[in-house]
Order: sequence, then C-alpha cells, then structure tokens
Amino acid sequence: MPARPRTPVFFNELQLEFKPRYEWAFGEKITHPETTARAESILAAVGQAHEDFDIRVPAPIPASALRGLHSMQLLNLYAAAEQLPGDKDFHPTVFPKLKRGEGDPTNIHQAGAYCFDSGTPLNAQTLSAATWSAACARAAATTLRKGTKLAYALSRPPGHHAQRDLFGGYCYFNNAGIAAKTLRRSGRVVVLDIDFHHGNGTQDLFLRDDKVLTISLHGDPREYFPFFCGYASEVGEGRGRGHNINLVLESEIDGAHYLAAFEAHALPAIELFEPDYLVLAAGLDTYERDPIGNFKLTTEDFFRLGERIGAIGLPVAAIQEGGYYAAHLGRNAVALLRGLRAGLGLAD
Ligand code: Q9C
Ligand code: ZN
Repeated sequence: MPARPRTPVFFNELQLEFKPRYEWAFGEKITHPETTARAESILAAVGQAHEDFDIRVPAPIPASALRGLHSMQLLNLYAAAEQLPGDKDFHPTVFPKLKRGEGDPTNIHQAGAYCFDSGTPLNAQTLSAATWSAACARAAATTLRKGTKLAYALSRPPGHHAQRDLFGGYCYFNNAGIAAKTLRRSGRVVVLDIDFHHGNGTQDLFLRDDKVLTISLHGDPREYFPFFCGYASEVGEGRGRGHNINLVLESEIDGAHYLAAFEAHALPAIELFEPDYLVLAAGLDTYERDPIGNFKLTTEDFFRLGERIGAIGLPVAAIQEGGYYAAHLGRNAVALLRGLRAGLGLAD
C-alpha cells in the first residue's frame, strides 16, 4: 500500500518573536490574546502527530506579492514600526476621519490612519512576523498549484481582518487573501471563513471580484467584532455582486446547528460557484472555551466540520486565523486538519 501523504505545515520560528502587548496609558499591562502560546500549542500538536504532518519553513514572500494586496503606505508604516524600541508596543489611539491612506506612514504617531481598532499593536517585530505569516499562506497555495490536496499555513499573526490599507483585529497582512490571490491565477477560488469573527478584510479585498467567492460564518456583528460589517446585506459589488456571502449565526450555537447551517447555506453556494480551490480561513475561536467567541463547538465538531469541507473534493489551503484558548488550540487544529484529510481521502 502506498504511504499516505503527510500534510505540509508551513511555519517559521521567527513568527514567535512577535509578542503583542496591551499597554494602556495608565501603565497597566494586560495579556494580549494573540500570544505566542497559540502557535506553540499548534506546533506541539502537529509535531506529536508527525505521521500525518510535515513541518516546513516556507520560501520567503516577495515584496511584490504583498504589494499585490496591500498599499505601499501600510508596508512603510510597518517598516517605521521596526524602528520602535524593543520594549515598546505602539497602540494607535487617534483615528482620523476621511484620511484613510493619507497619514504619514513614516510617522508612527499617524498609524491611526492605517488602523481600524485599538487592540492591534505595532512593534519592532511586527513586520518580520507578519511577513513570515503571509509567506506560510503563499507557500500553502503554491503547494496546491503543484497538485497537493491539502496544505496548512500556521499563520500567526492572523490575517482575515486586514484590508488593503488597514490593519486591525490582530491582523496585519491578509494571509487568506494572499493564498486566494495566488490560487486565482490558476482557477476559481472560494474563501470559506470559519473564524468566529466576520472576515471583513477578505470580504473587502475581493468585493468586486467574480472569480473569488467569499463566504464567512460568524457571530452577529451587532454584538461582536468587527461590528460595522459582516451583515447578510453585504453581497458584493459590481461584477462581484453575488460573490460575497455573510452567514450570521445565532449566539451560543453548538456544533450540530453550526454544521446544519453550513450544509444548508454554505455548501450549496460553493457547489453552484464551481470553484477549483478552497481557501479555508481556519479560525478556531468558535471553540466552546474560547475567551472571545461565544459559540459552542467541541474538538470533535472541528473534525466533523473538516471532514465535511474535505468531502467537497476541492484542494484545500487551510490558513490559521483566530483561536484564543491556547491550551486546546493545537488539538483543535489537528482535529480540523485530520477531518480535512479524512474528507479528502488522504487518511486511511
Ligand atoms: N475583548 C481574530 O480572531 N477584539 N481577531 C476583541 C475582546 C478584537 C479577533 C475584544 C477581536 C479580533 C483574527
Ligand atoms: Zn476571530
């Protein structure tokens, strides 16, 4: 019997050097949810399951690939942040109206022109970690273009909230967007976002694109981040009209109801679109113990969901997004990936 293929997992240790902190004006320090413990938990779990997974360092991502999705000012701002003192996290506190793209990106104090929330710090390690995180997503997509059926990007920091010229929601570069843009060169792409939060950045990047279908299942934005978008009425614009789907799920939804909503609303739309590739924005903050989300999915539910997504039969680039119960994040990621392997027929 041929050896079953191991699933590539892309990660660079340099991603662990970014340690975002909350530093409030009053000097009080609070642990930031997007900790290195998240990536460490996933690394440990995939390392233990080495019969199924193969951890690889991605090729570096060329600046041109980042520029294909993000503005020069955003890149320049991250470069300016590299000059911050090593112990300093800069949190924008002033958000000018009508000045998007107009702030001076070489002046860190104008970072609020490129940011949409106050919980996403810049420091000297942000650019390096975010660039490697994006490189993981690009490597996963490149692997799919060569014929691999499943690849996983251990992208951290996450990406799905990042827009062309805005960072926020712990996201700096839109990793899933980079994967989708890479795959789009060889076919039609569906981006399926299962993070607890609406994938506003990905929606925005492909809003007018009819070759990329974006679907996001998430908590009600009237109550949960990012608040200002993620509503069912956002269906795409121009030729992209009909190619964005927001599925707002009920508060405290459990795995069975989540899967039912997925099967009733996401699956038929994916099949109708006839995509060639699936990019999975794999947020695991729908977990029952997640400190930020309020859904009630279990580890077993992540396996079932992965299995259902894999069974669609499309090559899958799974890109890590949120998930803040770090102690169980690794086992949840492995459950989702093992489900995907089973659904795709890569397991025995
Ligand atoms: N007190 C991702 O999952 N605000 N980002 C939460 C909680 C921001 C989450 C506030 C949540 C962003 C990738
Ligand atoms: Zn999230």
